[in-house]
Amino acid sequence: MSYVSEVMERVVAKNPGEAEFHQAVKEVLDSLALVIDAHEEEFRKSGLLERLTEPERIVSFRVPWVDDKGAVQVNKGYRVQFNSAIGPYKGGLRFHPSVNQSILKFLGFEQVFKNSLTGLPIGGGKGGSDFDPKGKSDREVMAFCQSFMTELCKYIGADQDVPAGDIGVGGREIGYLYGQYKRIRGLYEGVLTGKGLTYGGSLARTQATGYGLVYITQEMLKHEGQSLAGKTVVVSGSGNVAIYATEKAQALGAKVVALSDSNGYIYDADGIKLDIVKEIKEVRRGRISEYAEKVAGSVYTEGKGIWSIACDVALPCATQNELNLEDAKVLLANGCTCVAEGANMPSTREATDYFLEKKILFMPGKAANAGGVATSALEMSQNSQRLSWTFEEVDGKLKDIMIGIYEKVSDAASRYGVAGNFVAGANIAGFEKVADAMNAQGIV
Ligand code: NDP
Ligand code: 2IT
Repeated sequence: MSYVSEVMERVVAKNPGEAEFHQAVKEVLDSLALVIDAHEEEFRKSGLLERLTEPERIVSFRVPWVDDKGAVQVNKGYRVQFNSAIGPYKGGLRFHPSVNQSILKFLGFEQVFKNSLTGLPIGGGKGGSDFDPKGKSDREVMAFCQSFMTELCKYIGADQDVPAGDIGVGGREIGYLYGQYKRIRGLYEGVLTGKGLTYGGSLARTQATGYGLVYITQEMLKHEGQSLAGKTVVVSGSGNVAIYATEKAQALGAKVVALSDSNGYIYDADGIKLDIVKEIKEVRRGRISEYAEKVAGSVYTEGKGIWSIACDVALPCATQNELNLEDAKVLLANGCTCVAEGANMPSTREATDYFLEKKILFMPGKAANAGGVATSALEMSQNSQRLSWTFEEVDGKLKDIMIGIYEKVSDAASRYGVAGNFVAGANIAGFEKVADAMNAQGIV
C-alpha cells in the first residue's frame, strides 16, 4: 500500500467518528500523492505525513457562565494548535452549536495550508465553542467570552497563538475576549486579530476575507480573458464574508442577486441592496427574510435552494458542506462557469470532483478565503511595529497577496501535470513550504 494510503487509513482509525476531519485530510492527501508517491521512502522515513495529520496540541475546557435568568450554563471550549512549523498558531474561533472536535480539527488542518499560501509567517490553529450567540443579550455574550478567555489565556500569546473571528465571532466578541485577556495577563499585545480600530485593529480586516475572495476570483477570470463586470453572482450566507464579497463584486460591476442565512434565501433580480443587508445583519442581528419585507420585488424562500438560482459565478460563503453534488449539477446546468469558496470546505467532495471533472474555474477555500488570515497577519505586523497603516496600504497588500496565491496555486498545478486543477495546486503549494520547514526542524 502507498505511504499516502497508509496514512489515510491511520487517520480514519485513530480519529473515529470525525467525518469532517477525515474529509479535509483525504482531499489534501489525494493531492499530495502527486508529490509523495515518487519519493515515498524519504517522506515515510521522517514520518512527515503522520506528523502533519496529528495536531501538535488540543486544549479542551469547561466554559461555565450565568445567563440573564440567573441559571448556570456550561459550554465546551477548545483550541486546536495544529502546526507551528512556519510561525505561531493562527486561526479563528467559531461559536456555533454545531462546533465539535472534528469540525475544529478540519478547520485547523486546512488553516495550516491556507496560512502557508499567504507567504506570511503563520502556523495553523482553530478554536471555538458550542456556544450559540444567537438570541443572547450583550451581557450574556460578554459573560461567556470572559469565561472562555479566562481558560484560553493560559495557552495563547502574541508570539505563541493568535486567535481571530470565524462564524459567530465578530467585532463584539473579539472586544470582550481582548478585554479579559488584557485584564488577566496584563499585556497589551497583538494576541487577537480582528480587533476594533481604537485598540489595535487593522483597517480593512473586516472587509478582507470577502474582498480577497473577489480579488482572486477576478484574477482567475482575467486569465480566461474575462472579468466580473456584467456577471450575475450568487453568494450564500449573509455574514462577514458574504457581505464584503458582495460589496467588492458590486464595486467591480457584477450583479449579486442572492444571499442566504441558515433559515432561507433572498432573490433580488435588480441586484442586492447591501446597505439594507448591513442594517439587518450588522446592526440588528436579524434574519435575511426581513430583506424581502423591505425591498419590493425581492423574494424570500424558506430552506435550502439558493444554488438553484441561475448565475455565472457562485461564491459559497456560509459553512462546510453547504453545496452538494446535486447543487453542483444544477449550478452548471444553469450556466455557472466559476465557483470560488469564501467559506471553509463549503463544497462536498463529490461536488468538488464534479467541478474539476467539468473543468469550470474552481478555487478552493484554503486559497480563495486566505485574504482574511493574511490581513490578520498584517494586523500582527502593525501591532509589533506599534503603527497603523492606511486602508489603501492594507488593501493594496491584500490584493497583491491574493494575486500571489493565484500564481502559486496555478504554478504548482502546472508543475505536477494537472494544470487548472486549483485544488491540487493549493494543497501542493501550501504543503511545500510547511514540509520544508518541518524537515529543517527535525523530528518535533
Ligand atoms: P458569520 O458568522 O459572520 O456568518 C455566517 C453566515 O453563514 C451566516 O449568514 C449564517 O447564517 C450562515 N451559516 C452559518 N452556519 C450555517 C449552517 N450550519 N447552515 C446554513 N448557514 C449557516 O461568519 P463568517 O462570514 O465569518 O464565516 C463564513 C464562512 O467563512 C465560514 O465557513 C468561515 O469559516 C469562513 N471564513 C471566515 C473568515 C473570516 O475572516 N471571518 C476567513 C476565512 C474563512 P445564520 O446567521 O442563520 O447562522
Ligand atoms: O478561516 C479563517 O481563515 C478565519 N476564520 C480567519 C482566521 C484569522 O486568523 O484571521
